[in-house]
Amino acid sequence: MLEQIEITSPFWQARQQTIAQQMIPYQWDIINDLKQVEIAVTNTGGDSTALDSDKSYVVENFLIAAGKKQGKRGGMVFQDSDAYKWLEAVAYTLEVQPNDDLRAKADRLIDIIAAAQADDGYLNTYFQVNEPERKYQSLYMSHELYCAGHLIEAAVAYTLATKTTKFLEVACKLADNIDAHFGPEEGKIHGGDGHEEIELALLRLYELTQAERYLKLAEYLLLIRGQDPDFFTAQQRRDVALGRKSLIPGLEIIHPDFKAPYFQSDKPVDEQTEAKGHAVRVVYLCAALALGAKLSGNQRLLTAANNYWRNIVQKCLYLTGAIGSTAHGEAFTGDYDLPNDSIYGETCASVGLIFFAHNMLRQNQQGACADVMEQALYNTVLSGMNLDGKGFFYVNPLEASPYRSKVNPGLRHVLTRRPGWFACACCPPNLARMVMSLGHYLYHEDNGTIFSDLFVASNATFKQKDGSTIELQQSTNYPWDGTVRYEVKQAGSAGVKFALRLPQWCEHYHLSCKGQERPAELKDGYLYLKEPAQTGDIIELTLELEPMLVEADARIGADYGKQAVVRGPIVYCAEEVDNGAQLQCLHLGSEGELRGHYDPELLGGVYVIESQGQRRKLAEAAAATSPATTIPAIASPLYRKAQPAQYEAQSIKLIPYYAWCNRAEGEMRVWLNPQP
Ligand code: FUB
Ligand code: ZN
Repeated sequence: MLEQIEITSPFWQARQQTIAQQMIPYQWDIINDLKQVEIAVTNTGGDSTALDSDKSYVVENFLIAAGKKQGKRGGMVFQDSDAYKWLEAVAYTLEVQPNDDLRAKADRLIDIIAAAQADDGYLNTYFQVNEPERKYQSLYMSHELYCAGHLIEAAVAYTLATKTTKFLEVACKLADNIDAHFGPEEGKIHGGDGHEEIELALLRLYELTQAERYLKLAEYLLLIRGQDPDFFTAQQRRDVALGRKSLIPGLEIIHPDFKAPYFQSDKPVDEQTEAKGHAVRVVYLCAALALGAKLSGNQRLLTAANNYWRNIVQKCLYLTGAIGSTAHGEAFTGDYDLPNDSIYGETCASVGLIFFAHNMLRQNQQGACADVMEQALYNTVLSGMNLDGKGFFYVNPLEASPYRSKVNPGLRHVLTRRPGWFACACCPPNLARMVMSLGHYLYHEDNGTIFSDLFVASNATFKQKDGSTIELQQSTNYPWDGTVRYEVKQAGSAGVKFALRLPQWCEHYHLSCKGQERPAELKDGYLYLKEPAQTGDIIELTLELEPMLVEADARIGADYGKQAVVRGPIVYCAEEVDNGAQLQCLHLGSEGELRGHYDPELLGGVYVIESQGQRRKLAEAAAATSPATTIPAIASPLYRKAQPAQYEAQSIKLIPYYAWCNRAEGEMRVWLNPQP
């Protein structure tokens, strides 16, 4: 079992420092309304003008629910979850480094949350303050179990980090309240929450407490989903009949986006074969299915997880690890429909995809799962934040134009500046908890073998079943450099059974130990060392890391005929600030002409790639430089008889996608035209 991990990677240390020292204090000020920031409202797909952008209300809502303050409970129905995700991020931060100030703030917040909890364990500020008579009756959109799930996840992380139990007691009391209300028994509710999250949280609570009732309840909530496809829609109709108001401002209760597939409830989960509906909901469900399958051995959960995995990864995944093709319902659309400009690609959805991939990996040992984890992490998740930690993307496009986002209502959700906060602020604290918990994703263990899943310089200590300790020091300058060195500081009594991931993008690699080739068997994306590693071994894996041109499956219409540049896990993009406007006119050069270098001064230090490409001249420019006789008559200013294009040479500068939008606002594109 992983006992301790210290990240030493300069790349990740820089990000964790930014989050610990800038982002988390900044978010604290926001959730306590100590700071005035412009709160962006253009993100959830509905009538965003109905969202409340005055302030965040997050902590104030708990004070009101606890009777410690008078006032109006504000914000989204799931506003409590922002506090919980913030606390979870703090828990992982405390694992990375002690921080008395943050710890004191977190303890204070936990006291306030505990004070708001009802005697029977129920906890949700919206329903306690605004509509107590509606508790557990509008599950399609109430987010009661979603918020509870975030509380539970935060409490589990906080307990592990601080070895205190106050928060855990709140979590168990809340979980027990849910257990008392939901389940197969007569008189209980035979359904779950419209937004999955509680399932994963209960599994984590079970892992910590070993209390079987949490595993059983998680299994129940996973398998009841879709048994009655009308479960959520019947509640919607009842709320309308009772004249209740919509829980999401600006969206009607019965709305075309909110039918059974939106909630993944049109069929039982193991009969679902396609990712449908709200993307974050889908991946939170999937993360729980995969972990539930591992913890319970339930084959139905495994079938569902495998079906979802196949569909998402083979047919619905963007190159950047983004998911969710439309703002309507923040949802998946259908196979191969992956528009680059009107995409949703919510940061939370890629965080959830990492949870899913990680839990799949823990039960199937397939390197492809770690590849997806890495793809989402280095691209969409990191693109969710400004380099200074104080601006956030909710939507992560692969193609953006400030002008088009302004004039086209269908693109209004695609921002070209990261706002300081959102009225619906699910993404910023989600990103914080993800990056601060990175240490948990570097290795996993199965059947006595340690798997190296992510290449991140670090020192890791594992406790073996026989009580012995394994210490591994990983040194690498990944993602900029492909050499990864593992020094076995201490091997267990029998040595370390070790498997190293060989990413799918890697065409050539070399594995050695102290200058000698190290025999290994390649299976399912991992190199399994033939002999256990011993104390003092230095195992070196060299992955060839060259810039590469990639193309998409021809069924993805949006990318047809285009190419993108990647280097290892990093996807590149062109920005207007480097390449001028009208990026659609750029044509990349050949793969052999791609040149790269590390620029320590640019964007916090990035590997830049230059392509000796060309820019197609616009018609006017072509007309101005060519003899009039060679230009056919222009029938209209926009369209003309097709003719040979004219180009001028242009060196195209590409930067890592995650770093876009940290300089001047402007156009950005991942997919570009190939060499003409
Ligand atoms: O509904 C809660 C969260 O808000 C979802 O996960 C996000 O997609 C956003 O709608
Ligand atoms: Zn989000």
